[in-house]
Amino acid sequence: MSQDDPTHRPGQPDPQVPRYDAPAGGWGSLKGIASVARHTQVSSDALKALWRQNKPGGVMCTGCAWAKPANHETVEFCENGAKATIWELTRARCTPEVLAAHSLEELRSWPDHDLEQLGRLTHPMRYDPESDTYVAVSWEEAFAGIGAELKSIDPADSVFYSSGHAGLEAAFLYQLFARAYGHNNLPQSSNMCHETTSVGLKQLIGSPVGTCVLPDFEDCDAILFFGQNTGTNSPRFMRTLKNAVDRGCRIVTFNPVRERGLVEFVDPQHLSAMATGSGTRISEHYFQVRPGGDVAVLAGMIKLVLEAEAEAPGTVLDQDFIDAETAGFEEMAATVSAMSWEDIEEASGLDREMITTAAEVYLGAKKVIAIYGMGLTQHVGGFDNLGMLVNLLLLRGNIGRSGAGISPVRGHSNVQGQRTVGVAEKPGLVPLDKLEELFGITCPREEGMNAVHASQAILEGRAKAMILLGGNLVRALPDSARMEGAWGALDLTVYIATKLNRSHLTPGRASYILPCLGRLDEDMQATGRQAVTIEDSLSHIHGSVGAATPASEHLLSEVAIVGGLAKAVLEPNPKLAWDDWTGDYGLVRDLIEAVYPGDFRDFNARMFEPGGFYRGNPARERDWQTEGGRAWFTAPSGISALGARPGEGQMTLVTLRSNDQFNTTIYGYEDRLRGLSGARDVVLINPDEMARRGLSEGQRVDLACAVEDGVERVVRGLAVTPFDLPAGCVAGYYPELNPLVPVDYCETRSGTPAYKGTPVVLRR
Ligand SMILES: Nc1nc2c(c(=O)[nH]1)N[C@H]1C(S)=C(S)[C@@H](COP(=O)(O)OP(=O)(O)OC[C@H]3O[C@@H](n4cnc5c(=O)[nH]c(N)nc54)[C@H](O)[C@@H]3O)O[C@H]1N2
Ligand SMILES: Nc1nc2c(c(=O)[nH]1)N[C@H]1C(S)=C(S)[C@@H](COP(=O)(O)OP(=O)(O)OC[C@H]3O[C@@H](n4cnc5c(=O)[nH]c(N)nc54)[C@H](O)[C@@H]3O)O[C@H]1N2
Ligand SMILES: [Mo]
Repeated sequence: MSQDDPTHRPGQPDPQVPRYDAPAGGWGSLKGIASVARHTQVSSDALKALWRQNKPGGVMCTGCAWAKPANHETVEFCENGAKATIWELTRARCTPEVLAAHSLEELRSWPDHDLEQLGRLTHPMRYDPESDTYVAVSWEEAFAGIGAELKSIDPADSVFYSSGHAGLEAAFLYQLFARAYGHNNLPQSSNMCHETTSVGLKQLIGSPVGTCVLPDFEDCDAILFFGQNTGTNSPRFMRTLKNAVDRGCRIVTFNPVRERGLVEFVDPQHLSAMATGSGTRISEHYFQVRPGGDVAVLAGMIKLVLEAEAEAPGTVLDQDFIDAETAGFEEMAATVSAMSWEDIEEASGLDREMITTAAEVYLGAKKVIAIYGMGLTQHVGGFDNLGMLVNLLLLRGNIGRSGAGISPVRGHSNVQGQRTVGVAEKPGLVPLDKLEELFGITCPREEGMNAVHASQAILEGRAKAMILLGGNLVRALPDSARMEGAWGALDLTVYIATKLNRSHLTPGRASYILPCLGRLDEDMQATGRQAVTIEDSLSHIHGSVGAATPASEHLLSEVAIVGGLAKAVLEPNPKLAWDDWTGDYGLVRDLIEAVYPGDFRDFNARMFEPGGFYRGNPARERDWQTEGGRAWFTAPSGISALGARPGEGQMTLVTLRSNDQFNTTIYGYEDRLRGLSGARDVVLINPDEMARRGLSEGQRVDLACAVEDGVERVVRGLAVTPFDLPAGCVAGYYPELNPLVPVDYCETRSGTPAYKGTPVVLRR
C-alpha cells in the first residue's frame, strides 16, 4: 500500500496478511487439543475412548468419515477427533435445572459455543410456552405427546431429517419408520454437502460415491486436490498423503486459500520430525484458484491434454478405454477446445503457465487420483465441476484401475452409510418392494423433500412437523435467519440430540428434546452391550463399541428412540418388532443384509474386520451403472461454476470452517492453521482489495447478499481482516454467515446450497 493511499493512517502498519508458518500436525495440533481440553470438563472416559479410537473392535470417531486403516498406529486419532471426543465426553451436564434457569429468549442471545458448552443433555424435555423454557418429561409422556401430534397430521407434511452422526442401525430403522408412517421426506446433511456427488457421480460413472480405497494411495503417481481442507477436516488423511509424498507421489492443489495442511505436515507420531519441527512438503504446486474457477482450470488442463495427443497421436489418450468404456467424448472435446485461454485465465484467476504446470504433472503420471470436497460441490455449477474432473480423469483411463480414481472426502462419520441403508428422499434409490415384502407395509412412491425442498416448505408454511435425528438444521441451512423466523409456525419439532444447540431454541407449537447416547457411550440393552456400525468415506463398514459411562441414566439410544416414536405412531404390526430390535442390534443388521444383500453379505460376522469390510463399487470394476452403461464425458454448461459473474462492486462469498469447529459445533475461537484467532465475526479480504475499497483492518462492515429476489439478507458488524485470498472474493465463517445464502441459490441438479459461491456486496 502506498503512503498517498487515503486509507493509510500515519504510524499504522500496513495491513498484514496473517500467517501461520508452522506445518499442520506437529506440536501445534497437540496445543490445539490442550486448549479445548482446558475449557472443557474432560472426563477420564474421554482419554480411554481416544486410546480405542478407530481401531478394530474399538470405537469409531464421531468426527469425520475418513478411512480407518487395518494396520493402525498406536494412536489413531487426530487433533480434531480428539476435540470431538473430549467435547462429547465432557463432565458438564445440561440438566432440567440448568434449562429452567434460562428462557429460550435469553439463550437465543448466546453464541453457539456457549450453548453446547452447557454439556450433555440429561433428560427428555418438553417446551413450556408459558415459562419459555424446556421442562423435564418422562419418556412415556414424550413419546405419547409426539405420537398424538404425528397421528393428527398428513404424514406428507412431516419431515424426518438426519445429520450423519447416527449409526447404520438407527438410520435404517428411521427410514423404515418414515415409510411405514407414509412419506419419503428424508433430507439428510449430505443434501447440503456431497449431494452434488451423489447425483453427479451417479450420472457420470454410475456410482454415487468415490471409487478409491486406501491401497490406491500407496500406488498412485499423482494426486490432484480440489477444494478439500485435509489439515482441518480429515486430519488422519494427512498421514496417508505424507506417505504418498515420501515415496515420490506428486500433489497439485487448487484452492483459493493456502490451507496449511496441504502445504506442510509433521506427523505427531514421528518423534524425530516432532523434535526438529521439520515438516513434509505436501503440495508440490499450490494454485489459488478463484472460487468457482475450477471448471476453467480443468478446461485448460483438458485442452493441453488434447493438444499433446494431437502432437503425438496415439500416445497420450487412453483411446482403447475411451472407445470401449465411455460416451460423449467428441462433444466434450469440441466444447472445451472452443474455450479461449483468455476466458480460462479470467475465470480461474490463474495464468496459462500455472495450468500448464498442473497439466504436465497429470501427463507425467500413469496413475492419478483426484480428491475433492466442498470447494467443488457447494456451487451453483457443482455438477460442471465434477463433470470436468471426471472428463480429465477419463481421458487417460484414470477411473477403474488400481492407484487411480475419484475420491470425494465425506463429512460426518456415517453420512455416506445412512444413504446406503435408505435414508434418501428419492424413492428410486431404495428397494421399496423389498421393504414392503419384508415388513408388510405400503411404501409411498412419491419423491420426498430434500433439505432445500423442506426449507421451502417451512418458509411457505406448508410443513407441519420436523424431526431431527441429530444436527442443527436451523443453523446449518442457507437463509438461516429467515428459517429461524419461520420454524416457530411448525406444529411439532422433535430434536434427538446429545447437546443443546440453536435449533432447539426455535420450538414449534409443541416441541421436545430427546437426549440420546452418543457413539462413544456404552449402550446396554436386553441382550447386553450393543455395537453399532458406520460406513467411511472409502465405503468400508466398521463396527463400533462405546464404553463411556452415559451422561445420565435417562438417556436412550437412537435405536430405542426411533423405536419408541414408531410405536407411538404406527398401528401394531408383528413384522415391525421395534422392541426386539432395540434389544439386539444384530437383528437390525440381519434386516439390513436382507434388504441390501450385495453390500452387506455376512454383515454381523464381518463388522469387526480390521480396516472394515468393503461393500464394493461397480465403477471401480468399470461396470458403469449409468444410462447407456458407459462412463460419461460431459460438456460444461459454462466456464465458471458460479451462478452468475459477479456484477459491478460485487464479490463472491466463500464460507469456511475454522480449525476449531465441527460444523455448527464451535469448540473455540482459534483458527490456528490459518493464523487467525479470537473472533468468528470477521470478513476475510485480500489486502489489495481492502486498499482499493478504502477499508482498514478491524473496521466493522456489513455484508449483504447480491442475489435479487426481493429479500434483504444482511449480516452486520463483521471485522475486516486482511487475508491471502484471490481478488474478487471474501470469506467468512459458517454458520455465522448462513443468513446471506438464499435457500434456492443452489446447485442446479442436486440442490446443494452454493455456500462457496454466493454474490455479496460489502457495506460500511
Ligand atoms: N474439524 C472438522 N472436521 C470436519 C468438519 C468440520 O466442520 N470440522 N465438517 C465435516 C463435514 S460435514 C464435511 S462435509 C467436511 C468438509 O470438508 P471440506 O470439503 O474440506 O469443506 P470446507 O472446509 O467447507 O471447504 C473446503 C475447501 O474448499 C475451498 N474452496 C472454497 N471455494 C472453492 C472453489 O471454488 N474451488 C476450490 N478448488 N476450492 C474452494 C476452501 O478454501 C476450503 O479449503 O469435513 C468434515 N470434517
Ligand atoms: N455456510 C455454510 N453452511 C453449511 C456448510 C458450509 O460449508 N457453509 N456445510 C454444510 C454441511 S457440509 C453440512 S454436513 C451441514 C451440517 O449440518 P448438521 O448435520 O445439521 O449439523 P451438525 O453441526 O453436525 O450438528 C450438530 C448437533 O448434532 C447433535 N449431535 C451430535 N452428535 C450426535 C449424535 O451422536 N446423535 C444425535 N442424535 N445428535 C448428535 C448435537 O446436538 C449437535 O449440536 O451444514 C451445512 N451448512
Ligand atoms: Mo458435510
